[in-house]
Amino acid sequence: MRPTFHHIVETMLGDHPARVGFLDESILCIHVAAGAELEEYVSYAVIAQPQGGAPFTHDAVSEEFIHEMTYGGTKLRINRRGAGIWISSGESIEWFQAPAPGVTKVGEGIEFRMMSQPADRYYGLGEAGETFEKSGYKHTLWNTDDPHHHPRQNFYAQIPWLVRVRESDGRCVGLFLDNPGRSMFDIRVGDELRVSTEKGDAILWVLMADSIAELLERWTHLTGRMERPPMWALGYHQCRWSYFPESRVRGIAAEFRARKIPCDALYLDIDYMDGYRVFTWDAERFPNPAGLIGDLARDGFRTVTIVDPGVKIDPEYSVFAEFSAHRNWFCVDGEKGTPFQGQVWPGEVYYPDFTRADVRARWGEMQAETLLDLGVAGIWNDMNEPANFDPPKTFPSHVVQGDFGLKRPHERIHQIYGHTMAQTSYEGIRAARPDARPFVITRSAYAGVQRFSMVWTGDNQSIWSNMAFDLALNLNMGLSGIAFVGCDIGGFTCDPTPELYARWIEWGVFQPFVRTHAAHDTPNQEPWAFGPEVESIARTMIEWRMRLLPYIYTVFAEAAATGAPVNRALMYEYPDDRDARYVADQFMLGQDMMIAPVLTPRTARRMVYFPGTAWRQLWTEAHFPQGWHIVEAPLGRPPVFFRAGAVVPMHPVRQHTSDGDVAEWTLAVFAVGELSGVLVEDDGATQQWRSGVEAITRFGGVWNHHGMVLQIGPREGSFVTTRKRWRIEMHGFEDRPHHIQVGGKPVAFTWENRVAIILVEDHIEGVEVVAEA
Ligand code: MIG
Repeated sequence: MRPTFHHIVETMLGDHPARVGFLDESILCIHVAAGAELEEYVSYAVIAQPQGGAPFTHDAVSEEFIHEMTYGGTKLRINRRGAGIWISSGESIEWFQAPAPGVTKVGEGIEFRMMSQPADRYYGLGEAGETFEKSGYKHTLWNTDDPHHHPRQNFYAQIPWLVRVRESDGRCVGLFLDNPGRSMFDIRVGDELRVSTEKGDAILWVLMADSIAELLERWTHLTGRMERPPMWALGYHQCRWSYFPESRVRGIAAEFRARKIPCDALYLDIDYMDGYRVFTWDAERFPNPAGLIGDLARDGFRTVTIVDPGVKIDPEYSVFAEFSAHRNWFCVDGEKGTPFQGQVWPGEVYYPDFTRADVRARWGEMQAETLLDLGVAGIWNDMNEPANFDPPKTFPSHVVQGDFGLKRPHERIHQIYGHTMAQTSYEGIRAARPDARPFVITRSAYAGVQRFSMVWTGDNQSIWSNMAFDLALNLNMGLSGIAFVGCDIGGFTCDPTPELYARWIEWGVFQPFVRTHAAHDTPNQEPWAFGPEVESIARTMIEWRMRLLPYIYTVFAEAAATGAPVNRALMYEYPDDRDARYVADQFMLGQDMMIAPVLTPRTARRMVYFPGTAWRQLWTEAHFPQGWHIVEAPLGRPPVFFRAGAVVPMHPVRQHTSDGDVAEWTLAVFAVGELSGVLVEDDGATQQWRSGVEAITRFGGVWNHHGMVLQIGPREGSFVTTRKRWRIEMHGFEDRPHHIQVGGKPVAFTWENRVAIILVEDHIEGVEVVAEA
């Protein structure tokens, strides 16, 4: 869209035409021309519209500051001749200081140079960079499909969004360079940050916030949030390149059920297609896809099919024929004026131009006719960097796309190919199933992709270092506005050792997205492929995933409402904690769970940092006070903790998320402190929650040396839950409590393994539980 603003001021920054726009008091945009005029600004990321309004002033104050603008409490000053920019609020808050020359032309692009403090910390950038915290490096953003990539190279989904956390006061500035070409973020020196485009105008959004949580709320206000996903998307998924023919797929499904390992989704990779022709089926391998998908669905498995962009050049093939009949439905080779030809799995292909609404609409219909109408539940977009086996491994610069009538060379819009493809898949599902919740998985992405799709981290390797790296990627994706992320469990290329697979699934089940996937030339990688010991670990961990789904779903609902990550870096939840700021080998799932994976071989214990408060260990009931502690972590017993004071809703284990109604739910309460928790429920499948068909239950109370008082609040919203009673587990009494009352009346309870347990009827009005120590 074309972003709009409350106020726009046209000016010059040095020799460069520039424009400043205010979206609100905390979000503004500085657009600087690389050429003689400002380019037209069309954004694939920004969706926010200006709302409300605050007083605006604009003065030429002095010779030095040619402009001083205030919008509400925010002040922006520009020194024209020297091209300096300052943004501040109040007397003392300096958000952005770019003393002259703050803006300069570098090559064919524009560079911003801002002051920074050596201790400032940087996060975000999507999948860019080896380290969790980003300072010390120059990051060049250019999405690529390089099968031999390493962490310092370009990845599939790099987001030109950088978070700066200021050391002195914890205030945060987010910088979004809305440039779908190549972007650079240079943080090599401590006192300066440089942000630049390789070519063309620089459009820099500056977002200001008092905390990282507030900043992400603003960032996802600007670029959108994910929607509540379907519940099945949060279960365990099994994938391989490729399960075929049909009998093998049925065999895998049968194994899951026979072995009682929960599973919600199976994936069909490229070999389901006829010669890799998108929107076709291989008639020998899959003679009756609707029959197969229907049988799988009856057994609780959703089917997800891969959809690649390249359309095989084959006049006999209807998708190709139809697209060819429309002018510019394929991306155009600007030199020849004909569709651009690349090479991917089907051989020679043309690539659809997903920036065009007519292409998106027709592609979406084809997706419905050949996949969704047969029962396919989700769409998996791959190869959308876009990948090309021919040099330069993507589109050459002379490829052009419709792009709202803008004809810019490919290198200027490279980053949005995957984004617009994910948009196409999403819109296609919305159109075909208006009341359903789309599930799209994409490899490439641009800022704002969370509106359409989750993002998986692509072809990782079955090696220990890649496992640790994936964890940090997840955290920075979360800090980039993309909450729904995950890596291929066990690693994609190479074969994991049994120990590596076990360690991977030990934390992998706490990711937002939980899928095992492996490449075509690797051994089997199902949870049972590594022998009985690893199978049992995998089952136990996937069972924990299933048990925790009410809690996890609530975290997703929060993420959908506020833009908070699902997997959170410790620094997100504990921004004032000095020890937490660089931790990237531990993470939080929501605010009540923390996971400290074992990321090295033959490791029986590890150092864990416990931020803020005390934490209780999942397996042992051991209690760790705030600080650094060594935690025993034998294989099969990963360090997983619940926050003291957390009230965590859980479910019994089911083999898949639609496996019958559940009458008895568990509420786990963890000593000590103020108690808090929340449960968001809805049908987990449709859009009806938007009109109030949801149920929200809040938990509160306190646990101290007298005992525990737990309030289960009244249920808000009109969703009718299947729950009949709560099994309340109280974790943390030293000894058997003296007595327990529910609604003022004494009740019987059990005392097992130092956990006190009662059963309480579920009341819509809520209830109070008192346990005396
Ligand atoms: O060039 O479809 O990242 O998950 O299995 C490889 C085959 C193409 C790359 C994806 C991977 C998928 C594979 N694809």
